[in-house]
Amino acid sequence: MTDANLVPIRELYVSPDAAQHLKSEAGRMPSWDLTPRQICDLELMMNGGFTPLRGFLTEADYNAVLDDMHLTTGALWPIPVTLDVSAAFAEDLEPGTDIALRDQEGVILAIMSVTDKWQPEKQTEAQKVFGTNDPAHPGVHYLHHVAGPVYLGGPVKGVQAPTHYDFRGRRDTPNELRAHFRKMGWRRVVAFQTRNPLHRAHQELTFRAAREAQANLLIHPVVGMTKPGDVDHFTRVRCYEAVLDKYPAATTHLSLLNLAMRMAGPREAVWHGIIRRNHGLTHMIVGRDHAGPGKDAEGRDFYEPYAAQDLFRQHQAEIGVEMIDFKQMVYVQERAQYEPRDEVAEGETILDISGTELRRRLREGLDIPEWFSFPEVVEQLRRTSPARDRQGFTVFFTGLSGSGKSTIANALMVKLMELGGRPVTLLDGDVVRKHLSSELGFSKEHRDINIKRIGYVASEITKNGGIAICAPIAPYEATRRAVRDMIEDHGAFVEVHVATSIDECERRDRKGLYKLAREGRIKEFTGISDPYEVPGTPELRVETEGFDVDHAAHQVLLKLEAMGLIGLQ
Ligand code: PPS
Repeated sequence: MTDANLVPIRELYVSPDAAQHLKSEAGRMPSWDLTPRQICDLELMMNGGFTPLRGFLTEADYNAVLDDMHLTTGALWPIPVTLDVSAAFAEDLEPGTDIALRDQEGVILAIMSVTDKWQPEKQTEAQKVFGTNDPAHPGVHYLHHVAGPVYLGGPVKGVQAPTHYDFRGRRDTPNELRAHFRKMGWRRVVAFQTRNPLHRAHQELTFRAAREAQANLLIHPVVGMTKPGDVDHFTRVRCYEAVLDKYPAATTHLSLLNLAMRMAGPREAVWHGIIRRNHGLTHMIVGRDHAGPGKDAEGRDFYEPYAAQDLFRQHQAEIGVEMIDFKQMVYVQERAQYEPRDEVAEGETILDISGTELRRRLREGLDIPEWFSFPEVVEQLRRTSPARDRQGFTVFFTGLSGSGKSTIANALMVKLMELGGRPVTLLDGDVVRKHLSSELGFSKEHRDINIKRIGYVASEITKNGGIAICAPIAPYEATRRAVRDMIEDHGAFVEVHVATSIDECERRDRKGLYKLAREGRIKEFTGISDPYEVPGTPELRVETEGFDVDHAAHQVLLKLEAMGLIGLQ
């Protein structure tokens, strides 16, 4: 380890007195409420994790980073860390102004002296940083659809670090880690960067890396922002903690890194190296497809599997951290152990479980073998992803007024309560309009608001393991789609079209509304003077003409069983 890694790194925080003064000044400054990603960036900037950055990139630095991965000072820096803001906020802001940067509760974290304001060419940025403009790339998607249109650059004065209420004892600033290594006498330390739970392959890889580098090991998972769809960091940290005792205690440390990843593959690997150097590491593991964003629209990897290793190797001296490169580790059945893929002999059997396959097994409650993971890790994952028949879900009935939605929904609710196991909530059209949407009418705009409210409540119920049964008319396909998207993040969405014809509904006219609608005394009445878009591909379509309610509710139950959501015996 060089001496540079032993000494404290420079932070951007001002003294407590100066912070107090800045806070009182801040009342007169324009204020920007930071996005979750900007909070991550700012934290690492302020605590020295992003050294040599001393603020958000200026336009000249931004261009230099895009063009050749260096700042104008000549220092290596591969990722544009910029403060993206809305056009409205940027409009009246002149360079030379100080702005207060606040967290989402309004707490002032830093003061930024804005020196630059510009509108980036996002197509160019995506191409240079990510090598693509394909929206299937999460970094590209964020740039085009989440990030604001105007960038601000300028130095930052740190007032206070963002507050974390979770896993406080496991979070270390670069200086805290450096102090820990100093105290422990660790002169060579290899970092393992990860955004996934630790399975056996990872443990083998980290053991080998530490041996190869003759170094201690830092498990350094990212808990800021990772790839959408990843296992949440709460579950992951419980997984890491569950296997920590499989590592020799005196040689390994676990520390959480509040980084917002960009999934930029090769450039990101270089960035990870710089961040690890700042945290006092001497080595870093770079494996196959490091910080890879998954597949593109055609199902191909965005980057060559070892492109990240190649770029890291080229810049290793400037990064100041030595790479421990690894081929993909695979389980060789005959040897009953993990080996790098290129060391597997011909004729030997490789066993592997992909991320998609693992998720399927968790979802369906299937076996996850011990050669793949540790029982403790599997237990944690199962707690977060219970088998389908223990997850929450939503049954969403849609159909004309008087089609029989509410009646079937009520019957279904009772049958599900009879089965037991999960709480059941019925969000009937009329009931919702009374309790949630009493101020709304029946214009397209109001119907959409109504349905989205129902969708939000159903998604919360689903997330928390309950069954939500919704029974609104929900006449618009796009709105039903939006509700589906909201819910499918948390559990299954089962759309049931109650396909009673308008003639039959009008013949029944149970509430006398069709008559009033025909007479023009109720306006915008669905099916009479307002549209109903018939669902194209619902999970189930039930006919009610000539069938009783029991039959319809039973059909839904059978569908739920076929989808693995309930067990009927
Ligand atoms: S929507 O379109 O999904 O927001 O409608 P919803 O919340 O399900 O409300 C439908 C119930 O409101 C009564 N009602 C009307 N329906 C349709 N169009 C108009 N203009 C209208 N005015 C009042 C009607 O009783 C619906 O109840 P259901 O249970 O569907 O018969």
